[in-house]
Amino acid sequence: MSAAARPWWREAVVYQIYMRSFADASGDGIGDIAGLLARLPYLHELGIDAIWITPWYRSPMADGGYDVADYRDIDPLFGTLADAEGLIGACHERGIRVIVDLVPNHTSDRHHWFEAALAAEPGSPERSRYWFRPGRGRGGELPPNNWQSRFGGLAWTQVPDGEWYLHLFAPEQPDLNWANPAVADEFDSILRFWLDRDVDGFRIDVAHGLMKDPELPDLAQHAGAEHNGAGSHPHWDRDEVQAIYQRWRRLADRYGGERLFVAEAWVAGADRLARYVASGGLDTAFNFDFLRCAWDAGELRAVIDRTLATLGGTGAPATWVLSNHDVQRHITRYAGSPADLVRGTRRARAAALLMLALPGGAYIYQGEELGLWEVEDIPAELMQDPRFRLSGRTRDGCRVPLPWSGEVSPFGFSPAGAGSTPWLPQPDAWRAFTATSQERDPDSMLELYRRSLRIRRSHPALGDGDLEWDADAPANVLSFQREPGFRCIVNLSTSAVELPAGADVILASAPLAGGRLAPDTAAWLQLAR
Ligand code: TEU
Repeated sequence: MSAAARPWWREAVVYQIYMRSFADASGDGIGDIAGLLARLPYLHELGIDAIWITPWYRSPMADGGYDVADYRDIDPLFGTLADAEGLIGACHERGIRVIVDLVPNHTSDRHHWFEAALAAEPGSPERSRYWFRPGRGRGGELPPNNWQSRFGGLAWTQVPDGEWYLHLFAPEQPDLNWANPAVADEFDSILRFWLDRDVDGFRIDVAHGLMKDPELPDLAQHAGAEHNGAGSHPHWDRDEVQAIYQRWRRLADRYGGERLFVAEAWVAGADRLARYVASGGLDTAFNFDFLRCAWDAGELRAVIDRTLATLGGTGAPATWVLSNHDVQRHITRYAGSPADLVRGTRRARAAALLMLALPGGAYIYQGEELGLWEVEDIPAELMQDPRFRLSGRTRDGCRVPLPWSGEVSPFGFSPAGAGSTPWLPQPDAWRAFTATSQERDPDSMLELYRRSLRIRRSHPALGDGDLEWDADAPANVLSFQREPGFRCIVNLSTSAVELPAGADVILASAPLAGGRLAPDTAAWLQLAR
C-alpha cells in the first residue's frame, strides 16, 4: 500500500491524555479541557499524530471517570460539551486526530439506567440491562457465584431487596448485560453521538469483558485469571464479543473518514488478540505483551516476532506501547531491583527508539516524554484509585499531574496563584523534569522524543511495513533493518558493541563512545545505498 493510500492509524503515534493530570486551566488542581487546549502547541511540537483522551464524560469519578453517568455530556470538572467540540475542532486545525474512550462494559451506579434498576422490581426490564441475580444460601445471603472484582473482593454487591448485582470492577461500576438488545442499541446511539462530533476513533475500555456466560457459572479455581485462552472463560475474552465489534465497524464505516477502533483487551497472547482485529471488527489493539516484556533481548525479540507473525495473517498493523494510566511507569519498571532510576532512564531512552522504529503504530503515555517515573511515596490518605481501597494496590503513582515549568509544585500544572494543590502530590525532584527546562536541553528525554518523532515522520522506512533481523548481530543485541536503508540497533548486553562500518548515525539514545554503542543504548542508522 502506498503511504497516501493507507489509513492514518496504520502508523500513527497516539499520545494518551489522562485529562485529570495533563494541565489545569481552571485552577482547581485537576486537569481540564481548557488546559489541554492551551497545550496543543506543545503536542504539535512534539510531533504526535493523534491524542486519546481518557473518559471525560459526566461521572461521580469513583474510578477517575471510568464510571460514566452520562455518555453524552462532559463532566463539569473538565468543562462543557461546547468545550469538547471546540477542542476537537482545534486539534483538527493542527492536524491532530482525536480518539475518545468508550466504556461499554459498565456504567456508573449513578447512571439513570442503574438508578431506575434499583428503583424497579427484581425481574423487571430495568434490572435486565444489568446483571441482577438472587443470592445463594438459605436466605440469599451468599453471592450468586464466586467471581472476583478486578480491583479486589467480590464481584457482587447486594441491594436492599436482597438481589445482588455484578461488577467486575468497583461496586460503583455495575456491568451492563450485553445480551439485552437495548444495551447494544444505546451504544450504537452513543457512537453516533461522538461520530457526529467528528471524533476520529474510539479506544474500547475492557473490550474483552462485555459478554458473560448467561449461566454465570462459578469460576474453576484455576480460571480466576483474566483469560483462559480458549474463548470460553465465563467472563473474559469470550468469542461472542466479536459480533459487537463487527456491528460497530459497520456503523462507523457509514461515516467514512477512516475512524479507528482500538481494543483495550488483556488476553492470553497474540493469537487471542488477533481475533479483535480480524474479520471486520476493530482495527487495532494495544500490544500489552510488549508492555509487559522484561528488558531482555530474547524476550523482546520473541514478542516482536510473535506480534508481527500473528497480525500478519489479519492484515492489521501492530501497535507498541510501554506505559499507560494503569501500569507502573516503564522507567521504574526497567530500573530493576534495587531500583536504579539512572539505569531505568537509560533503558527507557533506548526503548523509545526501539518502539518508534518498529512497524506499525505506537502509543505514548503523557509524561513518558519527560522521563517521569512512578511516584511511590504518595501518602495513603491521598490515594484516589478505587483499587487501592479494595486491594491495597494503587495506580496513582503513574497518574501524578505533569510538571510544565518552574521550580516548585504545581510546576505550571495549575495557573500561578491558583492557591490549589494538584490532586496528587508532585515530587520536588520534578523541578529538573519540567517541559520548559527540557526544551533547552539537547540531551533531555523530551528532545529525544521530539527528534525521533520528527525523523519517524519523514523517513520512508519508518511507520507501517516490515522488518528484517540482522543475522550477524552479537548476542543480546537487537538489530533490524527496514527498507529503504534504515537500521535500528539496541544493545541489551553488558558490553559496548561496534556499529557497522559505513553507516551514518542519525540518532542515538546516549552518546557513542568512539563509534561504539554502550550497554542499554539504541541507535538509528542510515545505511549507504
Ligand atoms: O482497565 C481494564 C482492566 O482490565 C484493568 O483492570 C487492567 O487490567 C489493570 O488496570 C492493569 O493493571 C480499564 C481502564 O484502563 C482502567 O483505568 C479502569 O479502571 C478499568 O478499565 C475499569 O473501567
